[in-house]
Amino acid sequence: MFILVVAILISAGTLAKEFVVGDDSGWTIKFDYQTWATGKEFHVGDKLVFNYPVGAHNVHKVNATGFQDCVAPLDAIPLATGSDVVTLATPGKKWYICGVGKHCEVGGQKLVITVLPKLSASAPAPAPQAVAPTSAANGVVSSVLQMLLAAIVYVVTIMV
Ligand SMILES: [Cu+2]
Repeated sequence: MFILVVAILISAGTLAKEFVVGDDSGWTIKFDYQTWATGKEFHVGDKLVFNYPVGAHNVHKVNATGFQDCVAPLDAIPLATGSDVVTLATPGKKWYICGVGKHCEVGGQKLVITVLPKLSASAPAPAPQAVAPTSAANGVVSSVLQMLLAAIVYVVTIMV
């Protein structure tokens, strides 16, 4: 039992997630991708999957300006396989637009997400030179307890 909990804790910390952009709607026009992204946590190592009929759309990774203006760099080659997988390699803001027609500016086919650092199974160590306030230490303990509780609930669920 304990080993199982530990194994789940470790895998929960290292397993990358795959997000299908727009879920069943896929990558298309007239879909609110910001609402779709709300509440989701993207981490380094996770993947975005853009699904669409080949030729109907494409995927350009752009910067903030390109996102704002719906313009991809002239020499940029878009992803266009119809099932494009993007691995989130670095933390920070990432911007994606469709470069077909006016899908971005008129159809709102654009997505911006914030990628968080890679999930780690180990709790962050307090800085050695600083005296950790008691509340911060409690915070670490309680978050570990929360993870343990979640793991136990999960184990109980799969065993029922
Ligand atoms: Cu499009």
